[in-house]
Amino acid sequence: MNDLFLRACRREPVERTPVWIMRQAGRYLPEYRAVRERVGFTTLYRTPELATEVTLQPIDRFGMDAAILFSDILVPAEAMGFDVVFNPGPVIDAPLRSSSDVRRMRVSDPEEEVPFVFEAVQQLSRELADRVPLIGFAGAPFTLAAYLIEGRGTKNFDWTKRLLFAEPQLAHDILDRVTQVTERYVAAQVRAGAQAIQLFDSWAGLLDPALYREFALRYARRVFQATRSLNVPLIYFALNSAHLHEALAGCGADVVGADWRVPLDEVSRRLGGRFALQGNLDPCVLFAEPAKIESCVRATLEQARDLPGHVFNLGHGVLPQTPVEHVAAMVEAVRRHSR
Ligand code: 1CP
Repeated sequence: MNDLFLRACRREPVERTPVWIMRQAGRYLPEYRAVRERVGFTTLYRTPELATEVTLQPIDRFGMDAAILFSDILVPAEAMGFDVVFNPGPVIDAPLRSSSDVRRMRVSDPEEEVPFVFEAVQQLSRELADRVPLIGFAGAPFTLAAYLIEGRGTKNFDWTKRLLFAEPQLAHDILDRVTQVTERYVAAQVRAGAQAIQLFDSWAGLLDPALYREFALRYARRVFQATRSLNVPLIYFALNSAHLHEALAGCGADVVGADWRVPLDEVSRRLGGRFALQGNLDPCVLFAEPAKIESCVRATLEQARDLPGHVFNLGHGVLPQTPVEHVAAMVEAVRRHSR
């Protein structure tokens, strides 16, 4: 198996830098759009054969060094009894606003409630056996809770922040339940065959460092501590977290994902040099000419030269309008310049 990704995560020597990109199975790929013309997003992630098919698309096309399960961070919300629809982003019809709402949250067993996730992981690990590792994932507890409280993605997540200030105990109750389910959810993915776990904390950047430590970091750390004994690399990606880097050093993961706002060598210094880093090309670089993409890739590799480990990635998900040939040019540039 191509285990460059796992070795880079473990800060072991590699012949070249491994590369994958967040949202690598998605709308920018014509073969993904072809599947989506036949079925809706919900059917896609609920059907293991289809989830497997689209997960493999970017591996087949670009030779990415890792696959990531095709699913969504809102899937465990279903396991907790929420109705989620995608339009195209997630919408929850009865979000959490009071303590009686919180009592509706079920700390259930994801293997019973959303079995299709683990069936997809099993099928993928069979089909990937000799190729590349499979990354399982979940939303970090704060980010998932923010959707449960807000009901949908919003600009500032005001309902969520309001609850943190006005009813901190209620917020902790929500986070505690979300954390318990998330611990079970990622453990079940590893048992089904996932070889690394990434937590996406996409909205943690809305918090100041003190609030971040109390309501986000603490719960992400709990998930990592519970998952540690399963012996797979743990990756923490908090978007927009430049003001949180010092706190983030206590996250308990092996690899920290960085967005494009701070150069990787600087991120590494702020984190105390202990982590492998994943990132961090601005997804908009992929709209430039291939020669420009190549020079930006080289600059990122240069900034990562002295890190204990580096997994090349974008600083956030690939955008749906991205030209596919430009993704190929990026992958090619990483291969050529990181040997
Ligand atoms: O129309 C479609 O085809 C659906 C669009 C789509 C896709 C392709 C959604 C709805 N989710 C996904 C897949 C997805 N989501 C993956 C698949 C694996 C991969 O290839 O990377 C992953 C890892 C996610 C994770 C996710 N979902 C995050 C964390 C990463 C990030 O972007 O910050 C978040 C915040 C979501 C919520 C979500 N789901 C979908 C959308 C469009 C959004 C974000 C916008 C919103 O909040 O409204």
